[in-house]
Amino acid sequence: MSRTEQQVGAAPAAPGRFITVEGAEGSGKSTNIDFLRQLLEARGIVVHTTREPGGTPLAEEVRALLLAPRKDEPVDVLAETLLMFAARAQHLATSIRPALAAGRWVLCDRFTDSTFAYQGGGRGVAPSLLQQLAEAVHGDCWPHRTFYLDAPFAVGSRRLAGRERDRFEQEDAAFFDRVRAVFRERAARLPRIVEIDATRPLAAVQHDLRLAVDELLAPAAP
Ligand code: T5A
Repeated sequence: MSRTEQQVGAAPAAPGRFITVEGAEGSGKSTNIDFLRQLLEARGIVVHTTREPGGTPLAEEVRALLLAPRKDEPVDVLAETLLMFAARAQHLATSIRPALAAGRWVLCDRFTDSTFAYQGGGRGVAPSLLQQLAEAVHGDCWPHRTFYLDAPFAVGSRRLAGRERDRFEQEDAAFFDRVRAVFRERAARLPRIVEIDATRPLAAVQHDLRLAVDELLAPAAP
């Protein structure tokens, strides 16, 4: 029987906690990773913050390849997908797993949910292939908790207006509608994902994040 995310209980077998933040461009991931880091550190938790694609010298080089707009040749969808997972394999081996094993909480800006949303929803790669690649690359190392910051394309692009656009940010509204639909479908189906309405003022978003962190830290009921 193939191993699925539900069967393994969405938790890596290590003492630290693995938390990811997901969402579209401009939904507030970086801003709220920083907020979560401060919140956890104030409670005495040792936090390792990182991001995908990237998070190690090699994976950051892959990130640069993936994000750079290019005119010399179109980027093949499968090549893009495999590069995302190649960067992830390196990131897991040299950053995420060691930090978890050392008892740190890992706060990661994007992870495999983004691959399902962008390469799956956005580009049309079959979810079954993405699931196979996820199993090969990270096995049962799924996040304990994922905060998905939900905002439509128009809100995110307004917040990022004036910034230089990377290769993904050059996609059209329909692409980002498909990306959002996959994020929302996963948030509705997978209990580890907490969806937060990120169109509201930052204080309201962070109020919800604080409550969700309190819940995560609460002792389990007997
Ligand atoms: N990708 C990634 C894939 O295709 N597949 C994958 O598997 C993975 C892992 C990475 C790209 O790679 C793709 C997806 C991405 O296109 P990235 O840098 O991680 O790129 O992602 P971006 O979404 O581009 O990051 P951004 O920095 O653009 O967006 P953030 O981090 O969501 O937004 P943030 O926090 O920088 O906020 C933007 C602005 O909005 C304000 C902030 O102050 C800031 O000015 N803001 C708010 N304003 C009002 N109200 C709120 N609630 C606000 N929240 C934030």
